[in-house]
Amino acid sequence: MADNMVPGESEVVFVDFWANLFGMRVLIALRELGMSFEYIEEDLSIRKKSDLVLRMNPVYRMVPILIHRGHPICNSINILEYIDEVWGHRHAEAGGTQLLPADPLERASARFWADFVDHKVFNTEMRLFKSKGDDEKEAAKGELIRQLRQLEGALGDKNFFSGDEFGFLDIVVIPLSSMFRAYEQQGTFDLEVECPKLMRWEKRCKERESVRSTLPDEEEVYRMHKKWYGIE
Ligand SMILES: N[C@@H](CCC(=O)N[C@@H](CS)C(=O)NCC(=O)O)C(=O)O
Repeated sequence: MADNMVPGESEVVFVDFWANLFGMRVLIALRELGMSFEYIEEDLSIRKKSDLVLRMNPVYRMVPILIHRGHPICNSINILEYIDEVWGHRHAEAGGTQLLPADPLERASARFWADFVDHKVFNTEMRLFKSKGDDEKEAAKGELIRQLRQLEGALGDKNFFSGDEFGFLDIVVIPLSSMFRAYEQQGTFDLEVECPKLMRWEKRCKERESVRSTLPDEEEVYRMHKKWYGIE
């Protein structure tokens, strides 16, 4: 940010909370595209929203929020698509790739699995963390493993979800890996045994600077989520 600028008034501003898996998607995308941006931390641990969040996302009052030239874009998937539409071409022209696949069918499939993560996997994660008693926990754990295997099926034998290039769906899914060790501890299972291909994909993604520099310490994320879910 230039010296004469007011915080939040840079051309691209990103508002988020450090342990927010949804926000990590946006950070990875911005870093993949080599974008410069101003980061503003919204402390979700104190249950009072900043004026900036109330102004920029009055409907949901949630982060992440990307602010481009003063205009807010909300919801992580929507933000990834915006980033791709506005800056993805430049990246592609410079020898990189667009985040979303070029082929409409592949694009539709990537969006389908992104929706699956947001509406199925995250719900099951919550069920696992909030489960009371062995029966509930076993049911949630079984469901989570099934869903992760379905995701693994979408990956198939490819290096990344859309082939050889790291892209949109990888960015959507990889922040979940911050919780993989937490899933294992919470459900007492081994993901290496249950979803070996997904674990190899996780390692491949983590070789990327954009991912490595974004994902916070897993134990810290787990601690924060336990607080959120009100467990232990
Ligand atoms: N669907 C949204 C979900 C964002 C979301 O759930 N953000 C949470 C943090 S995990 C939040 O801001 N919560 C604040 C609150 O609910 O008060 C997205 O993909 O961006």
